[in-house]
Amino acid sequence: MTTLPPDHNAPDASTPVVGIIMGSQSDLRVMNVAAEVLRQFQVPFEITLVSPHRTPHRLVEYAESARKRGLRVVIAGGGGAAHLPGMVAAFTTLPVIGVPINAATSIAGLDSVLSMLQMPAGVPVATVALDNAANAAILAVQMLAIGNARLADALEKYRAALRDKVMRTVDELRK
Ligand code: RP5
Repeated sequence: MTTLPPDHNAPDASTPVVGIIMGSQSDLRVMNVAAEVLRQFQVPFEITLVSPHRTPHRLVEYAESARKRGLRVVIAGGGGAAHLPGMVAAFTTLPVIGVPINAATSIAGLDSVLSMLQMPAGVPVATVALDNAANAAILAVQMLAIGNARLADALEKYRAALRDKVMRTVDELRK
């Protein structure tokens, strides 16, 4: 019979376990939502800019040191030619969650969605919906909750709150 692994990634200290990165300061408005969600779940995170085109060496350094520094998941946001998540995924085996950002390009974010979705076999980026940094954070929490009972419980409560919200409206519509 197999046993559950120990709670090895319990975010009990202040060491960040999630890295939130983005290509530009213009992405902050969207990516700050991921930070808010992680704060709600009391998951320690770091948030910074890493531009694949303007600071390419910083990208390599960030991705190559991520696991050693204690990160367990990376959330990477970018707009336009959004190479950040894919290139970070190339330099680390940590799971990378991509947030395509509608950077007000003429093709309304489709460019960034495709940049993240169309990864070659073997180097995946888990891509969420356009501008949906909240879902990226929830997915990161779900990954961490695999080995963390407190987070698993918090996710159950979060889902219950979502259900309750729907059911309140269902009840109101019945009236
Ligand atoms: C990408 O280019 C960034 O992620 C951003 O979404 C987009 C536009 O960047 P800025 O020109 O606004 O700095 O690299």
